[in-house]
Amino acid sequence: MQPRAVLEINKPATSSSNGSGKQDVAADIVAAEKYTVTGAPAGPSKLYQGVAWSVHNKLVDAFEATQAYWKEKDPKHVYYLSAEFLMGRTLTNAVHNMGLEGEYAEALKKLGSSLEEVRSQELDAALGNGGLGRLAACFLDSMATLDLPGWGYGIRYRYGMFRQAVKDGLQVELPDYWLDNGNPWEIRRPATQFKVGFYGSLQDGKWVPGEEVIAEAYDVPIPGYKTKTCSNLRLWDALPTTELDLQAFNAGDYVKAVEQKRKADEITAVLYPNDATEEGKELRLKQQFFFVSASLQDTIARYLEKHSDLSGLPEKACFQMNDTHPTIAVAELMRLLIDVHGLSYDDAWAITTKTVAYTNHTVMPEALEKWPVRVLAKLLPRHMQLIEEINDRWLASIKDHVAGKVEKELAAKAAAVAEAKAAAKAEAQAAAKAEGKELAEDEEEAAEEKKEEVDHVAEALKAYSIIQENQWNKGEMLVNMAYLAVVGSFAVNGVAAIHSEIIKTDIFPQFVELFPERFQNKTNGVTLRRWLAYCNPELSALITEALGTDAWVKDASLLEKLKPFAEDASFRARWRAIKQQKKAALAAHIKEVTGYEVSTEPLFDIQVKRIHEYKRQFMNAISLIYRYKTIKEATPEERAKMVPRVCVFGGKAASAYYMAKKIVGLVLSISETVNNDPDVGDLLKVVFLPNYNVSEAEIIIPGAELSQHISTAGTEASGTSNMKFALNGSFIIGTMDGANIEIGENTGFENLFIFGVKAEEINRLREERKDFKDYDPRWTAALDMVKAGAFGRPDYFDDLVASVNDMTRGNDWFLLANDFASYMDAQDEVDKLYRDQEEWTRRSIIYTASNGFFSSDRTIDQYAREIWSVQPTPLP
Ligand code: Z57
Repeated sequence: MQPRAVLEINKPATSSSNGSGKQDVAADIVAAEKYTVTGAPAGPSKLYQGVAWSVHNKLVDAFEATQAYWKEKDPKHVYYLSAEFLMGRTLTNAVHNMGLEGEYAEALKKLGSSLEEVRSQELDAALGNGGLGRLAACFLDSMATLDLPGWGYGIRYRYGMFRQAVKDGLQVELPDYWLDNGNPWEIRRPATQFKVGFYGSLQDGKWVPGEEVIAEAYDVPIPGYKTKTCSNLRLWDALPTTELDLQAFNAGDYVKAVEQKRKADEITAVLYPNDATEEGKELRLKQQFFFVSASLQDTIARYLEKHSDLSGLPEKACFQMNDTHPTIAVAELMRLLIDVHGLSYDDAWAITTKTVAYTNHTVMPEALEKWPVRVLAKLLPRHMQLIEEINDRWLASIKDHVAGKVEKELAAKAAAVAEAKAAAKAEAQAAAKAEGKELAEDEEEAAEEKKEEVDHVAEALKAYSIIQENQWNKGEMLVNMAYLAVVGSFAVNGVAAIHSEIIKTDIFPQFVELFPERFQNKTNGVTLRRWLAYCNPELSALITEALGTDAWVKDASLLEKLKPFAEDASFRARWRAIKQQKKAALAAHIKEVTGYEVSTEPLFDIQVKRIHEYKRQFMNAISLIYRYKTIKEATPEERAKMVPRVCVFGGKAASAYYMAKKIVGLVLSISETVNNDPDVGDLLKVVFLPNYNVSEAEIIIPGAELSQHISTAGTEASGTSNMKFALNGSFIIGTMDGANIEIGENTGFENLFIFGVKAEEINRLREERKDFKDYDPRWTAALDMVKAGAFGRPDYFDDLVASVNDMTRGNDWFLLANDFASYMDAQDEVDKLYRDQEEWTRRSIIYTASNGFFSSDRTIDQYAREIWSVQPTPLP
């Protein structure tokens, strides 16, 4: 394990940029190095710190100007509530967004360095798992760029996403010490503190918490691109209400005396490392409530500085809940309005349901949060009581509708009704007889009617209930957080067109039936600043030259104008040369971190994303085993015709995800076998790049020629790396899933390698798979190699192989066997097209030209207009 390199960081030095006139950036950097980064030995790390602290000061200036202006103007704000913000590095992004690259390039040259050299010293801020967290970060960039008043709100985890390393051919997890050298990108706000309570009981209807912590704010300035606007990401840290319990201290119990401090520390200690799977831990719920409560209290406090009456809150604030993680906001806003600010239930509900909106990011059942009533009632007794009341009122409000629906259904099932009636009548008669009397005719009828009403309506109402019985553990009641979010929100959206349809038909149909207008789609997007302009400056320069302007960085629709250049052979040659350059950079990186030397001639084929069975990295791996086998068996003539490939995998497996860890193990084993097999040479290299994160992605994506987005149809809500790859001129091989579909519509499906079954077929195929025998011979051959130990450790891979190949065990839930043949055929098409480099390049240009739609500026503009009603408010 690498030792922790700790620098001593003091308070930031004052900037020489204060005041007007020409600034001496080099002097700023030197002063920051001397007075802020004291103690550290001179070198690139210290220089980075100096540069960062000098940029920090400029950010603070911009931040204060923007926030003061917004405070004065008092426009409506959006508050993006998210348990995750996957920010990555800040230096280059901040320098470029603020238009300081010229000054800093010059200053660093004077100091014998460069921005490229110092930027690599920065540690990623990895306060997120994957897509959902990175989306939040892209959204902040776009909100600031579009001058939209709004903040992000989240948690200042002291340990972000774990660092992934490889040991003995397997993934190991190491802590992420991202704050060790201080954090130049945040401003601590000791004056902004709120109390957050947990546990305790209700006394005379009032909540008396059993435990309290203080939430303290840290602000992370978010500079927009080519605008003065500098927005805010406010992250909360937890402090004990009293550092030491003096009574316990005096009584000699030192450990108990610091108990409070330990409990507070625990709340913000670490990000849960699960992407799209839920871990029902009480501490996780504590984290969620902690940041939600602090954020709502903070917003209300600022609102009340300007307004006396909370009834106007919906005109000034909108809370966008990023997945169900912040959904306790519905109950907490109700509690604050009723218990703290004295509003009636009805008034509070009217405000809440005009202020809160919800984004769903998954349909995977294991990711949909359901908290046991027992856990909620213990940690948040008042909130559980409010959720019960919300649910009771909700069910009462729809009872007539449901009864009507039931009546209709029953009418259609007349025979069944008659039977039920007869049974009810018999029952009533028996009861009457037991009491020694006959049933009057009208009494008989009433009994029949009542039985019918009560049973069927109550049964039907269960589907609408926020509180439901656990189907796997009868008797345990659960709060369905997605249902709470839907009932409490004025807008609910999915993240790609297909996903927004699936949530309507499969996840929330009973709610759609009641308020169809609440459901929307907002197809995801990515910021073109980080994901094209800054990570691929060479390609960006060529685009700017061709279009005669760099306006495309802010207006992505202009990329369309690149299309004619695809027909120009000399432009194609330059495009291809840049792709080669980015491939060479990636090859150098592969050599540096894995030791493998790869040629830059082969097709660079990449799959980077969290490891999950539904994303089917295993299917990719099986296909590579077959490719390896084919190479081994080929004649020299056949080998000469093959298209060589460098196949790269990257991604973290959640630390407790058994199958995902085995998939990483298999890829590493294949890599070891294939790359060291002298028969193979440059025809195939398989690389697992450890610790895939934002900064790795910035190197990998520009070097890709083919990227894989091969989830089982209907499982990947959107995907966002597919957009980044497409914008960098990489082809997509993928399924009709998530945003792949819209990328296909924009790029032209003839330019994608689409394979596999469609979402509509999945349910049927899952039924049929019990008898699945139609294995492709390539599939069988490849899996037989794994079983025979061609990649070592056959026992270790047993369960993995069984999960897709043994219908008595894993059942191949994600239908790898079904899609394998068409996947292999699509891969053959890839090889065929790659042999025609002119055509390949032509289409690569078409990819970049066609996908401006996937700029997060477009996404955020839609959120602002169609959900938030927030107006651009640029500084004059
Ligand atoms: C996460 O990264 C996503 C969904 C979740 O429910 C959780 Br928890 C984490 C991802 C989806 O899997 C992607 O398909 C999607 O592109 C991304 O969220 C952003 O919407």
